[in-house]
Amino acid sequence: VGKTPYWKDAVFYQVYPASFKDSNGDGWGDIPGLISELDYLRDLGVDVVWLSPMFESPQKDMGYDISDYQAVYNRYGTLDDVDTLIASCHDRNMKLILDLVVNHTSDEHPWFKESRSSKTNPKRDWYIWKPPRYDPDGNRIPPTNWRSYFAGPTWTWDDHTQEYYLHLYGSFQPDLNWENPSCREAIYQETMRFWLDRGVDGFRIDTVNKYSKRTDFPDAPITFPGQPNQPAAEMWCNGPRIHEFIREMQEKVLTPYNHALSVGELSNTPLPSQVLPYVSAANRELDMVFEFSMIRLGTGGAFHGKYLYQPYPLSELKAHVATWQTFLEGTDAWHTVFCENHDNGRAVSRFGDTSSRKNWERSAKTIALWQGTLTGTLFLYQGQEIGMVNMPKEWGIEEYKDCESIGFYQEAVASGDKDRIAKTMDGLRILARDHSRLPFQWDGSANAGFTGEDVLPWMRVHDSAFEDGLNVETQKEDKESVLGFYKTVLKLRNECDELFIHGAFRHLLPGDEALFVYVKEAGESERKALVVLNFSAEEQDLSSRGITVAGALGCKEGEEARLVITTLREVERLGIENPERLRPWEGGVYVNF
Ligand code: TEU
Repeated sequence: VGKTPYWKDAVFYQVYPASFKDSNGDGWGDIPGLISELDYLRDLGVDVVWLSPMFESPQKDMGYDISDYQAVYNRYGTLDDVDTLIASCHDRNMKLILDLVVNHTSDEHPWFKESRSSKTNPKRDWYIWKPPRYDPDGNRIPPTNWRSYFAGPTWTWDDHTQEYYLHLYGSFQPDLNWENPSCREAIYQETMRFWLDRGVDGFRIDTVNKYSKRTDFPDAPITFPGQPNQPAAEMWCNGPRIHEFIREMQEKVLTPYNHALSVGELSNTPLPSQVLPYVSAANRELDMVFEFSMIRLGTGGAFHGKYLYQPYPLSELKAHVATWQTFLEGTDAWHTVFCENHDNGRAVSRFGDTSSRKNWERSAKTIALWQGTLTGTLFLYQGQEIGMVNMPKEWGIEEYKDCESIGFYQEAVASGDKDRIAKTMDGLRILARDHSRLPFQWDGSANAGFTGEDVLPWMRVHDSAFEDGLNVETQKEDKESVLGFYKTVLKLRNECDELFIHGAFRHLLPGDEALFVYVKEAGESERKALVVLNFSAEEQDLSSRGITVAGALGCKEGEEARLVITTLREVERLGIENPERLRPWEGGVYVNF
C-alpha cells in the first residue's frame, strides 16, 4: 500500500528450508524452525519471506523435483505447519511467497508416471516425448544434441514406450509440455490456486523463461567439437509462445488473486530488450525478474563449462550493475537487486575478501552498503546478513551434495584429464551451489544452533561458526557487526527510499578497477547521495581520481556533504581527516545538506 505497490519497497529474504533451522533434531531444517525465527527476520527488517521448495519430493535436486505439489515434504513439516507459517507471517505484517517449479516435475510425480505408462495415455502429451534418431552405423541417438544444465543429454530413453523424454535439468526432472492446454490448466489449478487459496501472497517462479521450447527441435550449433551434447539454451529460453503463456498465467491466476506477487527467474537472458517484455507493467506478465549476468560472473559459461573459473575485472561487475540500474529509466518496468541465492557461492567469498577477519567484516559490510543503496526490490539470502562464507578450501568433494556439482565433477573425472579435474574442483570451491546451502550459523555450539549438538546435519556445519564467531549470537549484541550493519543499512534504505529504492543511478569512474562509485538522485528533490565503495584491500584515493565528495554531490553555496553511513567501526573512524581517502574495503555514503 502507499504510493507504489508494496513489493517495490519491501525487503525480501530467501529461506532455504533444509538449512535454516531444525526444530525436531533430524538434521534437516523445517517449517516450525522457520516460524521460531520469524521475529529474528522481522527485527532484521524483512518484509517478505520467499521459501524455497518445501513440497513432497525425492530431493534429488533439493525439492526442485516435485512429486506432489499439494503435500509438504515430511522432514519440513505438514500442511498445518504451512498454514501456521502463513498466519505467523501475516500476524507480523510480513508476507510469504512460495517457489513455483512448473517447468518440470519429478519423474515420481503421478502425472509423469501416467505419461510414461503408454503412448495413448491421456497425459502422454503433458510431457515432451520424441522417437529416436539413428546414426550412420544404426545406433540409436537422442532426437537432438542438446546438453542439459546438469551435464549429459537433455533426453532420456524410456524402454517401456520406446521414446525419449525431454529434461533440461536432471533425467529425474522431465519437462512439462506447456503447449498442451490441459497441462497448463492443471498447473494453474493444482500448483498455484491451491496455495493462493491457503493464503500465500505469490510466487518466485522458477525457470520462468523456459516454458515455450522451439517445437521444430533442431540440433544446436557445435560448441564442443567431438562431444555428443552441445549447449542449447536458445532452443528453450524465451521461446515463441513464452509471453503468451506468462500473460495467460497472470490473467487466469495471479490477477484474480488480488494481483498475487510474481518474481520470475530469468536465466540466459542478458539483454534489456529481452527482459523488458517480461516486466513492463503494460504487458501484464511479471512484477519483476532475477537477471543473472552479475551473479554468473566467473563461471565459464557455455563455452568453458560452468565450473572452469574465468577471472573478471571489477569494471565488468560494475557494468552489469549499471546496465540494470539504468534499464529502468524511462520504462514502466521494475527490477530486483540481489547478489546471493541458493544456486551460487557466497557473495563475500566471491566479490569480497575473506583473507583476514578484518577484511571479511569490512567487505561483507561494503557488500551490504552496495546492495542496500541500489534501486529496485532488495532480496537477501539467508546468512548473507551475517556474512556467511564459502566452505573451507580444504573440504573435499565428499562435502559437496548438489547434483550439479557432482555431475560436473564426475564428468571431469570421466574425461581422465587430471588438469580438468583440478580446475573443476577449483571452480567448485568458488562457484558451487553447495556453499550457500550449508547450515545457518545461529551460535557457536557444536552444530551452530542449526540443530541439536548430537545430531548429524544433512550438510556439514562451517568451522567459522565456532572458530571465528561467525554466527548470529555473537553479532546480535554488536551494532557494528555485519548483522548490526545490515539492520542499519535497511533502515537507511527505507528512510531515504526516494534515493536508494527509487532513485536514478549515475555511475562515476566506470573503468576503475578498485572503486565502485555512484550517485543516487531523487526525482523532484535536490537531495543526492554519493556512494563510495572500496572493492580492494588497498587504500584508495578519490581526489587523485579527480573526484571530491562535495563536487560529486553538486553541493551549492551553504550546502555541505555529510557522511550518513560508513562501514568503518567507530574506533576505526577516529583520526580520519580526509574523507576522500578510503581504507581497504571501506564503504560510505554522503548526502548533501
Ligand atoms: O534454477 C534454474 C536456473 O536458471 C539454472 O541456471 C540454475 O541456476 C542452475 O544452477 C543451472 O546451472 C532453478 C533453481 O533455482 C535450481 O536450484 C534448480 O536446480 C533448477 O531450477 C531446476 O529446477
